Amino acid sequence: MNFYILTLFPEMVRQALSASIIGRAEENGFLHIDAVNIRDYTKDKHQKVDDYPYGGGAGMVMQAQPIYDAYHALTEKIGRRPRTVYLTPQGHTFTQDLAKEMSLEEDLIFLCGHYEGVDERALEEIVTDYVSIGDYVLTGGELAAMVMVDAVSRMVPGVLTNEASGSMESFEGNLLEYPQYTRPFVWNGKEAPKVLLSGNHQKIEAWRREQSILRTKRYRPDLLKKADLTIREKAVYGVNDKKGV
Ligand code: 6GU
Repeated sequence: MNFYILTLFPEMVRQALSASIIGRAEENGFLHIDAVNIRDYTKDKHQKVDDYPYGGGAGMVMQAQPIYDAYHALTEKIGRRPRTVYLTPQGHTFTQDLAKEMSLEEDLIFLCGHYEGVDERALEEIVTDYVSIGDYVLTGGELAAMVMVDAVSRMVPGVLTNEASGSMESFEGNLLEYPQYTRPFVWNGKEAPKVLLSGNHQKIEAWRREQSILRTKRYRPDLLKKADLTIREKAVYGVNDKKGV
């Protein structure tokens, strides 16, 4: 899968995405990540990419021309116009479901805004998806783009070495993940749960399932209402199915 990130800070993006699992996946050819510097496309003699907002107000606005030209050069190279995400607190909230859906794309373009925003006309020409990563405001779209590239990448086959771990975890079926333990058996006076050393896989699975449900009930009751629980589990853990009641 190919990620193209249009940004004024390509080094920030390259640096962060060259480490760890994502870096290894790129070396192994499962991903390709290309950070494009919007400033390379300015036609201003002082390399300027922003200007004062029409109508006044604080801050600067990124101009349409360098963004559009960077996008145009990129899509000419790719040979098509892929899904293009603008990172903005005004967008739809990013979720695991959207990460999964986007991992099916061959190419994805991200546009990172800075300053007070981007000239609306550039957005109208190129953006297909407006996405926010949560209800708080960042100084620019780069960190949000990196969050999305990470979350989408790990759903791409081959990126995670343990194939199972892409789906058997938090948010699958709207349940949080169960707690994990490793050696030593006693640490700081606390034992690991004995069932995990029992060798009885059915019992271990049942214990993990229960832990997932209890954690979700405690920390994310909003999720538990949407969780895939059996009728029996709903009765045992007191989950009310009826919407809005
Ligand atoms: Cl996608 N961009 C910015 N600038 N701030 C955000 C965000 C995105 N998501 C949450 N806050």
